[in-house]
Amino acid sequence: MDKLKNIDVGSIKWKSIKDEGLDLEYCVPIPISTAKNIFMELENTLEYFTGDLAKIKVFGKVHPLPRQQVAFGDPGITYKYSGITVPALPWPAPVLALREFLLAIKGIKYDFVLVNKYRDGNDHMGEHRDNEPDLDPEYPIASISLGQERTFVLKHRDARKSGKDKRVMPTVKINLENGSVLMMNPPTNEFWYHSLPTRKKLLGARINLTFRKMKIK
Ligand SMILES: O=C(O)CCC(=O)C(=O)O
Repeated sequence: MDKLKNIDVGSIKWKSIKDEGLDLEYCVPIPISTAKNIFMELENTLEYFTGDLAKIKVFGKVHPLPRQQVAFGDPGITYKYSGITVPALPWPAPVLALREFLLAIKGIKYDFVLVNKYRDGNDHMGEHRDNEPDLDPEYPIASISLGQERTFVLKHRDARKSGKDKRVMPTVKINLENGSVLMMNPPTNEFWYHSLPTRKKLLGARINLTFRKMKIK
């Protein structure tokens, strides 16, 4: 995707979003026409996991994933989360181009990406933290969004508690636009849960790619 190489990295306007233990950076560097092309390329190239890899374990019970998912990465990488072990398939060209784009704008060479496709507003992702032991906690997670704009919701872990440990803390909501990049910098994933709630009225599809750096084993 040569058009990504033409984006002037120096003119990207980053917005910083901070709170206690929360450190996010957001920008919309990919023009809509390029974002649409990448979306179509991904639609034509990617095949999503089926069978057990399209299921998730919640409180010990197995459910079908409420979205489609696939993962890519450097050879030999696997990623364990929510009771499943996801193998990293070899990088397809349009996903590799996005990894190169992140290297250009942030200087980080990611080695793994989880791709989630939300077919419409019914597809969603529940509250979780990306704090699995496989991840290198020193690196930010970089989230690229394409297609239907959706709301990303973050809640502090103490705001989810009950009783005397509960703290009243505002929820942080960010509309992730088509062509946007959200950087979740450390220590965000230690303290804040995030989710992508259903939006039943939204009919458009969205593809999100969260690029991650794994611990060297
Ligand atoms: O689709 C999104 O924006 C959220 C993705 C996410 O939370 C994840 O990949 O861990």
